[in-house]
This record gives sequence, structure tokens and C-alpha cells, in this order.
Amino acid sequence: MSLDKTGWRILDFKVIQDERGKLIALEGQKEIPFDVKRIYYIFDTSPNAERGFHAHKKLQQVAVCIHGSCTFVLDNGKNRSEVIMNTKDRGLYIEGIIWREMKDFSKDAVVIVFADEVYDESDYIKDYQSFISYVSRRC
Ligand code: T46
Repeated sequence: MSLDKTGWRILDFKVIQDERGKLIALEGQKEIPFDVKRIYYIFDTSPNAERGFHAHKKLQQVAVCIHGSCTFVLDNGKNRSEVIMNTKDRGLYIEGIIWREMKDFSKDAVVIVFADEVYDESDYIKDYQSFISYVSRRC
């Protein structure tokens, strides 16, 4: 399970379907590539809300948009990508020092996030120039 150079990648989840409907199962160290210590979810976002605008020093996360849609902007200090999340069977795995922004939430968007660590404010880099300096020091 190698990560591409950008520090994030898309995970495709298996959908288990029978005559009753569909089910997706996510287990730590399997579909989610780490042991999950924290889960949080984002919903009822305000019109035109933008979230994120930070990077993490160590945290690994998988975000799944389980209802509606939203766009993640992912920036590794060199390349900036936009990923539209709009399906339950797809996760966005973010590992390493990636500046992330979230926008274009649909009114009904629900984003669930699995994290490998408990909430720790000291793991956040909230200023873009500090993020660029941090990334360049690591190269
Ligand atoms: C990330 C993106 C995708 C907590 O108390 N515990 C938590 O686990 C989290 C995630 C947040 N909070 C508090 C901290 C703030 O007072 O909830 C408030 C909103 O958090 P924040 O402004 O960081 O939310 P987002 O949507 O900008 O960012 C979140 C995550 O914090 C971040 O790790 O990668 O979602």
C-alpha cells in the first residue's frame, strides 16, 4: 500500500450488496491503513463555508463523504490538487504534511473522518507560510 509522492491518495472501499441493500465495513489496519483512535464528523455546514486551512505534522486521517459532496484542496508545498468527494465507497487518505482546505459543501454533506491520534492542537500548522517553512526544512 504505497503512498504517492503527494502525501495523499484515494482508497476504494468494497461495497457488500444483497437484496436488502448495501453495506461498507471499515476496519483499522485493513480498509483504514492505521489503528483508529478518533472519529469525528462534519455536517450542517453553512452556505459557502470553507474549513481546514491547516496541515498536520504527524496525524494520519481518512475522510469519507458519506452523504452529499464537498471538495478537498490538498497542497504538499509544491503541488495543489482538488479532490471532489461525493461517494460513500471512497476515502481520502491524508498522511504527512499536507495543507488541506475544504469547500463547496452541499447542504446535505456529511464528512466522517477517521484519525490515528486523539485531538492535539499542537499537531496543527495553521499558518500557510509556517507550513511552507516546515515542509522546506524537511526536504
Ligand atoms: C482536518 C479537517 C479535515 C475538537 O475538539 N476535537 C476534534 O477532534 C476536532 C477535529 C476538532 N475539535 C474542535 C477544535 C475547534 O474548536 O472543533 C472545532 C472545529 O475544528 P477545526 O476548526 O479544526 O475544524 P476543520 O473542519 O477546519 O478541520 C477538521 C480537523 O480539525 C482537521 O484535523 O484535517 O477537519
